[in-house]
Amino acid sequence: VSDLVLTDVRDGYRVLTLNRPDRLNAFSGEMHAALMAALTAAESDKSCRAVLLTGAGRGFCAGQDLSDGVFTPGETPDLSLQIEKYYNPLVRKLRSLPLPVLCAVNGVAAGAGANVAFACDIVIAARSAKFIQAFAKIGLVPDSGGTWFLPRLVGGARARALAMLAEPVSAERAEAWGMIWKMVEDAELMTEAHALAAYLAAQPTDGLALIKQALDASETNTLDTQLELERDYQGRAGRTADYAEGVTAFLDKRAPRFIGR
Ligand code: T3D
Repeated sequence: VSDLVLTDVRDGYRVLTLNRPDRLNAFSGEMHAALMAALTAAESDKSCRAVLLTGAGRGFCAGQDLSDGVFTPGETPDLSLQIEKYYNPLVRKLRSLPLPVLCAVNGVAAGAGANVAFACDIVIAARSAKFIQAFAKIGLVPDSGGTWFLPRLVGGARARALAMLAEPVSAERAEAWGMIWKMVEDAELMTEAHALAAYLAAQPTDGLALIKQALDASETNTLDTQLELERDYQGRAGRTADYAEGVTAFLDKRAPRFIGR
């Protein structure tokens, strides 16, 4: 078990904390492996119904660790291998996890660190956090889904400027532009994050997983195809115990007790 990603098992959810604070939690190969293992463990734990991702120390994640040996002076690396081995599987994992993934951005999120946050389902950020598409500053292209998420989150004009200028975006602006769900005061970030994670963990988990899939599918579907998908997903949601509980609780005028299936 690696201490590069800390796992805190809570009632119904897991907190995963990126833990290389002296490097602002930049990704090394080992931290990638630890995060993937932690996500896989969360997925196979049937009592885990939400994941909260955050960072230790003053940063959330500074993207690729530029001192990790990928770049060696005088040599020409093939960065596509890094992307294929680490970043693409991570983004795919976050999007396909059948659980809500909440991201609490506690400080700077740069490069792949920013885009990993955007790959999560719900992002909250501390007032002092900032988001930087740092790639252009070192001659690279936004990865980890950045060129896909950004135009969808903020529109083409802002996406292009963010990617090309690599200017920091404050948490306040990120909220105003719809890049994240909300900004909270620094001192309240983790209290708010735990409250949201606990709330999500008590919701109809299978239904939330279908919502994730449906929204992702909508990015490429026509309205007609999406209407058919909604029909099918609603059919599946309607067969869950949580649907029966939700309607019964509503009619009984009481709070529902969802079991996640
Ligand atoms: O290469 C591939 O595998 C392809 C994949 C690429 C994916 C990517 O993510 S590319 C983008 C990589 N990330 C960056 O370019 C960001 C680099 N970092 C920064 O620009 C700044 O550190 C920040 C704007 C994020 C924060 O600035 P600041 O002033 O708050 O902190 P700092 O002093 O720059 O950083 C604190 C320490 O963390 C410092 O170490 P030191 O001097 O105390 O020993 C700094 O070197 C280290 N650090 C920060 N980011 C990285 C890093 N070390 C290695 N890699 C980093 N990305």
